[in-house]
Amino acid sequence: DASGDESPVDAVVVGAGFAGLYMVHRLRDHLGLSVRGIEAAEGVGGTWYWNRYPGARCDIESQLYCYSFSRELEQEWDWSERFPAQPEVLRYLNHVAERFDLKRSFTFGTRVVGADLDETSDTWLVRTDRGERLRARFLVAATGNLSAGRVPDFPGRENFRGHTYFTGDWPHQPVDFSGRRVALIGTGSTGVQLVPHVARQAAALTVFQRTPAYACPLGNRPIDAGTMARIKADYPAIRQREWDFPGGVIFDDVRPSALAESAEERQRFYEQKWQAGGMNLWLGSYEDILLDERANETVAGFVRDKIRSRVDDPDTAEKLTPRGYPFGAKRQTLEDGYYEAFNQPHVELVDVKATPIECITPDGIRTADRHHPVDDIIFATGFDAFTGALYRMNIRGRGGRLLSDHWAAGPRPYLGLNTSGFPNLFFITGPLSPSVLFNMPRAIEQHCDWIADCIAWLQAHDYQAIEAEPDAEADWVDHVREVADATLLPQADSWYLGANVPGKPRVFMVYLGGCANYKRICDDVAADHYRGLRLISAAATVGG
Ligand code: NA7
Repeated sequence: DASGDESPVDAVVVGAGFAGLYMVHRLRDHLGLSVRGIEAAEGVGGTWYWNRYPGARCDIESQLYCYSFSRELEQEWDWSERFPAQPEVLRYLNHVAERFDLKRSFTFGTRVVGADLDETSDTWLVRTDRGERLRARFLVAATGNLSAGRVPDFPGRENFRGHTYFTGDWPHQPVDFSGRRVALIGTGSTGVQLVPHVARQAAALTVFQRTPAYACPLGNRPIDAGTMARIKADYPAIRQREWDFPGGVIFDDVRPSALAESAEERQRFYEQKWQAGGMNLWLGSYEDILLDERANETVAGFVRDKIRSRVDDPDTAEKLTPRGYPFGAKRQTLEDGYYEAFNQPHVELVDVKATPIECITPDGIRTADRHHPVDDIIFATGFDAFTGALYRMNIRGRGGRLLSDHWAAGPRPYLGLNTSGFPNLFFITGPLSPSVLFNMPRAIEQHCDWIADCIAWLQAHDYQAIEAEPDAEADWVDHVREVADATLLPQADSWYLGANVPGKPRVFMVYLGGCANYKRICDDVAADHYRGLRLISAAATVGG
């Protein structure tokens, strides 16, 4: 029984995904701090621990989607595919955890349920669902942006007699859909990955689609030994080149303007980018497609034609064709056999904008026009992105104020890293940082390095706390919005905007200024003695 004791540590890090693992390594092994990691899952991996659904795969190239902090780690790890499947990424993270002996610093199977600031000392009192209490000078949220799953409240859900699955909390034992009639709700990145796999097994698959995706081919392929050897030899150059691209993902031949080229050249270029796979069409073709509606229409039309050419039934093709929002304004969805799956007689598409889901019945799903009898339902309905996992921790800062109250009109962290009234609380790749539009492992390393350097600096200068100034925070909120508003991205109902969660404030939560530019801003702030943040010395709080 630990309820009475408060174990003192220098830092608590919440989460054991890419972010939490590296943060613990930096703070413990480079700074020599006492660090305790808390992780809800029974193992490391974060997203890659939970998302075990069939077809789950990373859609950023493996050579980019990995850590860069250790040359030895880079040289000893071999990737087997251009886009690694979930089990491979999870193996990689377990390898990292073991190689750097990180697991011993984590408590697994434990959730943080509360964190209260003790204003007399600017320390955090962290409580877990196991009744444990920790007192920490620094609290780091490495909780992930897409970790708080969200299943909409369809009426009657609790009465369904078959099996239900949520993609972000998939069973550890493989699920066999053979002979079963399966419903799949949601056609974001996850649903689009799942469809061909479930279609291969199930007796019948009914896909419930609200917004059709502009899905593009993934273009996965194995990495042979020769290719892997070349990648390893190239790693130093790759790591430098990443910063030349706003999202940290490398492309050959990115051109400034779709409108500046002839229709024939554009078509040829789009075809080349389409064939190249991955994010090529989205982030690696013409820069103005995400800035200019007319430029965007050229690529949107290209993708619509591709979709129509792959789907046999004209009515289904029409339903699968996205309209009414710009290409790329939602997170790019990548596919492998998604459209062809609908050419099989046992796969059906239901457009829930035309015929909304009214309720879930004991043996199926009722839409406005009919009842769809099914044995199993898969929810691929996404996440309460960016803030969901943070709010679940019930973090209370100065004056006992909840983080969710401070951010009631939308998240406000300065640089995405720290927010006023919450000293010594850091967010890794949180809202208002480049986060999900910057290759996540690199975004994570940049944040962890900045946070570790900040903590080391505070200690070297005998400060006990650091906290964003309200003015700096407000300016950053404005800057993030202005940059986003100069693009087409706020024009779609996406989770970048919180539009997928009823009642959530509509604020574009990703900083689109580019990763190199963002890093420069963060580095300048640090070099300028943490401009925009208040530095608090011990004397200031002793005695209140
Ligand atoms: P997403 O991209 O948020 O997709 C969720 C899907 O579920 C999307 O198609 C939604 O339609 C659909 N959805 C959500 N609520 C409903 C309701 N009430 N009715 C019908 N359909 C609904 O989550 P994913 O898991 O696919 O991907 C998350 C990220 O993980 C991905 O972008 C990568 O970065 C990795 P909507 O589009 O909102 O109309």
